[in-house]
Amino acid sequence: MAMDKATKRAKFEAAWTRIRTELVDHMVSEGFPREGVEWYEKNLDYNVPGGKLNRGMSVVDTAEIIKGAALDDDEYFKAAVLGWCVELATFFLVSDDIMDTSITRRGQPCYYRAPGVGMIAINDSIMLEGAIYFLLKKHFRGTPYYVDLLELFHDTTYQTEMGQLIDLITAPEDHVDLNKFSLEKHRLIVIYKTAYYSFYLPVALAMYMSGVPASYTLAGKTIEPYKVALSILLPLGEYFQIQDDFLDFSAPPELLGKVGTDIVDNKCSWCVNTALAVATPEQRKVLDANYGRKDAAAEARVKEVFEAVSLRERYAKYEAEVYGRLNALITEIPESAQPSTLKREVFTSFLEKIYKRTK
Ligand code: DMA
Ligand code: MG
Ligand code: MG
Ligand code: MG
Repeated sequence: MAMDKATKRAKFEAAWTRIRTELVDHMVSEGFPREGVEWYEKNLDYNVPGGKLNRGMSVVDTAEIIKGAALDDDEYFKAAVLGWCVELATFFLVSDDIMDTSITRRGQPCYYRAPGVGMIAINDSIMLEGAIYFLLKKHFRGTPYYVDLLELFHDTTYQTEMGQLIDLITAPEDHVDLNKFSLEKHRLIVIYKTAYYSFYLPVALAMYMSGVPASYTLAGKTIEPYKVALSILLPLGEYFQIQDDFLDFSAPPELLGKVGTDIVDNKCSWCVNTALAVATPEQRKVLDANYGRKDAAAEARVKEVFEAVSLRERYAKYEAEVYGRLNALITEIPESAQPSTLKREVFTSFLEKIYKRTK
């Protein structure tokens, strides 16, 4: 079962080759002209396979942990299809980059800024979303959990776009108002725009595929495993986004692979919210006057306030506290060797992957 990281990734990428062919062949079979098919191929190749693949591969990992053994070839491919459906949720990012007027993603120009693409990226984003449902239908139409998969993708999409809405109207580019920010609002935004699709979605997909029922009894207690998963994965996703916010401020760009822009972009980030909660009236004035300005000197003044309120120490304290809290939640999960039930390792494997990450 022990397979090193690179081998795992290569296997998962090999499944994409097959899935990509299915998508492209379908378009050909609908009689589309060559230039249409080539455009679709470019959309897929530019947006889908180049990321870290953490979300997608976690479907496979979770299915393996629940089974307690290596997946057979058929199980592996099914889990990989679901994993690539999660990666196709990169369609959120294609439209996010337009709305955020972002410049780069994954070290290359954002898709809408690629030569000749422009606003066709909106249609391409919706086509990537459509590809998810094409694949679900093709591979899962005959399974008892097909409707669960459909509902999960629909619900997650709705939740993500609700989070995007609050994110966008809380941080308009042209109007800075720090009174709109709070750690409570930050929590709502990150749970909706990130945690559901990045953390709950892959795990819940693997659970459905592995036959985990809506409830079961262990030692006389009723367990609702999807609710248990949500109760851990949402705070885990919140922790992940807080790391992202902190790294945006603190990580050297050469390590992070991108230059932090949250201060200049007026983002409702954990850093500014934490600073606002403890700032003196003078520090508050500095934040009001300099946050969200497209100006390096203003950004530097904000960073000075962040240092003055000991943001690095506060983050280290938060990280130690949340790590303890999440481990305690995980320890409470009732567990048995019974097949198709929750295993603590599903969650510890996630937590260990992100704990104290530096990029
Ligand atoms: C992106 O949020 C979230 C979704 C669901 C697209 P963001 O704009 O804060 O992220 P990024 O910094 O990656 O653009
Ligand atoms: Mg963005
Ligand atoms: Mg955004
Ligand atoms: Mg960020």
